[in-house]
Amino acid sequence: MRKITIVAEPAPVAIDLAETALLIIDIQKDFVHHGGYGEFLGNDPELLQRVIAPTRMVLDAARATGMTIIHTREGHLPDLSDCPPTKLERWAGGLRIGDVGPMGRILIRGEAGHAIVDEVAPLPGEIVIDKPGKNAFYRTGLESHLRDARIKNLLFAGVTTDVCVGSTVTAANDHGINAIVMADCVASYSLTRHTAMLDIIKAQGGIFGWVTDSASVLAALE
Ligand code: C5J
Repeated sequence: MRKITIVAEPAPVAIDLAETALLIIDIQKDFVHHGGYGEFLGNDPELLQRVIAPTRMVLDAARATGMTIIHTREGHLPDLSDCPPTKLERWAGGLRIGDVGPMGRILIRGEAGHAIVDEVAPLPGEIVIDKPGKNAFYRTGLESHLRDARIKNLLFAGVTTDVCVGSTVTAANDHGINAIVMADCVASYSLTRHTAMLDIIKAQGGIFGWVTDSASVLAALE
């Protein structure tokens, strides 16, 4: 058991590292590199790349403490049987999920674009959750992994703040899990939506959780 206190908004948060996991959401080539899902949705993937360096620093520090590390990947089976129709129907035009792009079939498990970027790639023994939805609790084993490891707190990094991070933070809250989001380790294709999501999380006394940053987490871990 090792307790730390992290400077955060709306208030400092005290956690036991034995009950805490680092959850890294979807830092996949499909979202942060050119020629992937994010770009074909009409976004600039470079806007997300700033999360990689601070996430790597927190990941290294978390590994050194022996903390539980969980990575998620958004993606689908090759026959798209697990793809909610809403994801296929709402599309601006051009290439869509399952079509062949420069990094293989878009958002399909096993394709080059589906991989987590090398800088924060999982090590053997770390948990990797493949998820068909945005919320990482939806049709995955995340809840049972957290229960088995007696995890009460999730330290969030990943992309995008307003979609898969945000929906997983709100779901975590309903599962009785404390969500602590590192603002510089999460990013959106829109700064307005990024800021809005962080504001929503920490508003009303931390209605969905806490917002901190990598420096505060690293300082608390030292
Ligand atoms: C999106 C995600 N933005 N990982 N996925 O579609 O946030």
